[in-house]
Amino acid sequence: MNTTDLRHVVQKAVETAKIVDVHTHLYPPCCDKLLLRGIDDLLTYHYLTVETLRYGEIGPEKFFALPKNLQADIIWDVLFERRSPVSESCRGILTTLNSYGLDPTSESLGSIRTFFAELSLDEHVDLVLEKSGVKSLVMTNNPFDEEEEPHWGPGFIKDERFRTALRIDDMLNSPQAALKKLEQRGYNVASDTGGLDYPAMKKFLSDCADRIKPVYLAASLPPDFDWSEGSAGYGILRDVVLSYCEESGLPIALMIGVKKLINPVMGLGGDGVGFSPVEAVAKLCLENPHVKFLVTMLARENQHELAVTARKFPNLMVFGCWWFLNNPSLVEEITRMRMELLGLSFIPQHSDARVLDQLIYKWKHSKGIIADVLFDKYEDLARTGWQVSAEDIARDVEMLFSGNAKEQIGIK
Ligand code: RAT
Ligand code: ZN
Repeated sequence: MNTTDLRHVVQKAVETAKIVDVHTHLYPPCCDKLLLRGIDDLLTYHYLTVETLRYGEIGPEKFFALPKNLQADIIWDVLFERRSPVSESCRGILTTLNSYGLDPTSESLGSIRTFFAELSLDEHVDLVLEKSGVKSLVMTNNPFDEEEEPHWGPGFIKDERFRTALRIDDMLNSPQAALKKLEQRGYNVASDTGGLDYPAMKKFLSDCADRIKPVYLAASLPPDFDWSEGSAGYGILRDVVLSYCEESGLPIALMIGVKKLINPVMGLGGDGVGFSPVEAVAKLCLENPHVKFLVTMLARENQHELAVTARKFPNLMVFGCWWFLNNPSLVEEITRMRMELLGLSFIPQHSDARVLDQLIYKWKHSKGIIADVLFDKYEDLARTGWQVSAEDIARDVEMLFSGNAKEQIGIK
């Protein structure tokens, strides 16, 4: 294959690849209003609210007190009408609108709103999944979320495009409050000796799992999570969560490096990032060889050590360029480095979409970069005399966008 053909074949294979998106914040259509969608939800995504508030034209308290459509008007005005929308989150809006055939330079926000208002929920879901190439996606399902948990039941897991993940941050990061909630739900988690009753806590996990059939358990951890033997969070992680994972065969996904609410007034946009100890991940993988770990880290400075660690542990699957790393320059750097160290044994990206339509831009942008990196790697191979066929390329691309994920989380 000559260089032009190679580029074309790689681009086509990536463009048409079906995706298994291993981490999102979306919900199945049966949850109705919980599933965010359309232009006002796109504009008020927390990535964009903080960018707007940086310009200081309105204070956070006043801004967040406004109804969503007025917040969206302000964001549109500040970021798109009075400045060029050069940030990644802004570009994402434009890519998304463009894919619907909407031209925001000639159309008003009003007519864009009308376009979305005319889509039924089911039509909207089908359209986005088709446009983005997402075949199935994994949600974030928190048993302590009072809005979401009442939806749990057979209807919640009927649509196989929407897979569940049992999110247990509260049990690890604020064990006291979580334990209180478990007691209220009838789990006697305080043992007679004054310690914790781990079997009762495991029973809670297994009851949750029976209700939603998760493909993995998951937690986001701060950079200063206390990994020492005596800490409550670590004890629960090891003796409840990992023990349950080993018994059930479910993987654990750890998302490490978020400093929660460094500016509380910013709400979901108020979190920061910090450097975390990768040796803690290595220790977990070493001590729990039968547990599958899916790990993503938030700090750019953690990426190399994490990839090196994954070389040593077949039970460690690195995934995604998470949150503040999901920017083209960083996705490119990280993907290139991972491919050089890990070959094709990683999951290059997840969307983290909170709004349905974001699947379109998050995947379009990431796919473009992953295709470029892959093309460069095949070109390097060609220089050694190793030729890849179109079938080889299709096989590799399938692994990166769905195969590795399916294998990890055990879905077809
Ligand atoms: O990307 C995000 O929207 C973050 O706010 C978080 O949800 C993060 O991805 C998480 O899952 O904790
Ligand atoms: Zn997330």
